[in-house]
Amino acid sequence: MFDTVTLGAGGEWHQLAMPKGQLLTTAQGMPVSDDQNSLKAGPRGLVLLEDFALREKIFHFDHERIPERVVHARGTAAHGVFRLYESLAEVTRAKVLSETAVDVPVFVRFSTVAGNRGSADLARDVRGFAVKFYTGEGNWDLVGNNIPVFFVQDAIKFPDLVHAVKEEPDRGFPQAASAHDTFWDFIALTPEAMHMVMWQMSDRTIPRSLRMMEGFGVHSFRLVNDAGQSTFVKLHWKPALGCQSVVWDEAVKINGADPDFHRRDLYEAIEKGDFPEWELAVQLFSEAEAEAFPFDHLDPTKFIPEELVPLRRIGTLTLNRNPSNVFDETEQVAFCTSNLVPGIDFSDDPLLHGRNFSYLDTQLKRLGSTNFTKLPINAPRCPFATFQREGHMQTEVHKGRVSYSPSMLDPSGPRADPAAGFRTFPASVSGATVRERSASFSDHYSQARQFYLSQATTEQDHIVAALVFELGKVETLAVRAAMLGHLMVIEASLGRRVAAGLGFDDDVPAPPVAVEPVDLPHTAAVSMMANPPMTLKGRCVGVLLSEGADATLLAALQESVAAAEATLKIVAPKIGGVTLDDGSKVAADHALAGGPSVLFDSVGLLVSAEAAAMMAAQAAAVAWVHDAFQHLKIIGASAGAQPLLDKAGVMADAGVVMIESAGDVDEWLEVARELRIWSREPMVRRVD
Ligand code: HDD
Repeated sequence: MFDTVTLGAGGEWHQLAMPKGQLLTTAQGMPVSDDQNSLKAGPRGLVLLEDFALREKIFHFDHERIPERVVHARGTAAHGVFRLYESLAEVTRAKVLSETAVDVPVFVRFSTVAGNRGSADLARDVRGFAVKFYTGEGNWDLVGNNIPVFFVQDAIKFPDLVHAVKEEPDRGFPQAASAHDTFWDFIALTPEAMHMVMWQMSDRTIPRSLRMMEGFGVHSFRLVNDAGQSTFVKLHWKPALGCQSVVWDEAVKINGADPDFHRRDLYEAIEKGDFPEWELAVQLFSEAEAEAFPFDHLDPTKFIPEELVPLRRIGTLTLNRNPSNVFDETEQVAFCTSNLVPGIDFSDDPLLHGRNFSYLDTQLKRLGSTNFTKLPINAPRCPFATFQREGHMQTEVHKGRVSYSPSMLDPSGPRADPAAGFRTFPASVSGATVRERSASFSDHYSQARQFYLSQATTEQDHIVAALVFELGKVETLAVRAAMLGHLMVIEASLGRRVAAGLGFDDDVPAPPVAVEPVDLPHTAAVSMMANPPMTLKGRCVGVLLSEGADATLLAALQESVAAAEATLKIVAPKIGGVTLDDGSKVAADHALAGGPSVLFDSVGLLVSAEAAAMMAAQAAAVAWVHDAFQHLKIIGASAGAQPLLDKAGVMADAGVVMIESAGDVDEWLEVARELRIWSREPMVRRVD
């Protein structure tokens, strides 16, 4: 090891203080003597074409980018394991769903849909939830979303949907947003999207954390057992930390304060050993049961309420390792809905069949070679043997003369095995060749209404507010009007509220309705507020400290936050931190201006009266408190904080806890388990 590296024959300014590491080479392994200076004709002369080391370095750099995903471009991922605890052997021969207590490695990629790779995490958008199981029988990819239904029923409509939601092509904006004319133009003419739109306009599309959202396989799949019998299945991921979202104003501000909020949260949780977990749950049903449902389960715009087919929890997914390299793993991972294992099969959902083509096809475009399956993140972890050969970027060195079948020349070569191998379920198929939608797919409004009416009042308010916001960004009045027509059909009170919110005075045109909606029973499972997490576990508490803050209270807070299995972040006027009233110094995690309260689930103010009076004249401090209050957070405040609370418009309610003793700190964190004081909302935000 040495500390000073002198490069080239130049003067002193080439000296760099850095430790000696391993030998730098070219891609060919040739040792490099200097990678800071190109080869020149004299120190002030022209760069020489002869410099092969320069050319190699820049050549590789020039080709570093690959096309981003056409959708779901912005993603973040983690490694983990799936462990089954309840066997489904009676309905499937798939080992991953029948052999319990086996750790199956997984790689999970979460994503937003519409935004480009560099867009912000808190866009109002569906989240992708794609899981690659590296099973002993090959890779099984469950490529799902955090919403159990989809916008369209047929894959042929997918390119139009995506063109509509992406930035408008003549202007290149808006980025990562559905709040614009082309999206709502398409939706207004796509009644089948109405159910999905209800979910999309709910707070589910602004999750608090990727660790706090559900996942769904969306389609019905088939499970097939050893006897060849088929059972339909819907697959769900249920987060251990519960389902939680932010409020819209918070999302808007988080996007500015920390555009990487979700990826940072996932990364940091895993780094500190707080491993995110989900349970895999299944809804199993037979063909005969499906026929009795008041909808067609092959229609991906419909879901099966848990009250109709209960969930059976069967296994745990734990994410326990961050990728070593985002490009090599998160970017190059290639999910394909067609990656199945024996015992799992497709249903006849037409959207799924289109996906089976699209995913394989897109990987060739993105990754450039049919050999993308050999990349470490995509290769199976079980033994595999194919007769596929050659192609760009072949990484294997195959042996022998035989790369075909049948053959006698290589007795040990790969052989298909009807007993062990994948067998497509022999469903009977009949019917004329038509371009038609099944009549059983034509009720577009009943489940949309069911979803809306199953929400708590506050959740309905948020759907109304989201629709008012989104349609308010639509400039074409005819599109706004057409959407209002659909909303009136979904539920007249919803349509009227959104019309009022938009200040829409004209008559709302009634859309053509193929099947009049019916009232379906309410389903509590779709309401996040009906199933509150009631925990601070995995959440983040932010405390604003001033010079001379009470050291005893801070110590009590540190202890209580740790006991709640949450994280404490210290915010101070300066990043260097503050000196407490006992003379000890504490460093800050955020300077006040860089650590707004939107980054925290609950906030505290441990400030002296003198500091609070000064902070009341600081916009950043006032906004910190004001935002926490209007985002309905639970606030703990030392008595000295009163001037700041007053300036920020904080009114006493169940979510404002005054702190004088360590016991009060506990009380604050006890209330903070509620996460939000929803009853405060009408006081701070009016929804028509
Ligand atoms: Fe898709 C990516 C989920 C319909 C075509 N999709 C993609 C990803 C997720 C989903 C999570 C990101 C995978 C990753 O992290 O790499 N997509 C869904 C769900 C759908 C759905 C849950 C409906 C139930 N998708 C869908 C249709 C089509 C596609 C109907 C085409 C006909 N999706 C793609 C794609 C992507 C993709 C273009 C882009 C990148 C990729 O596949 O690998 O092929």
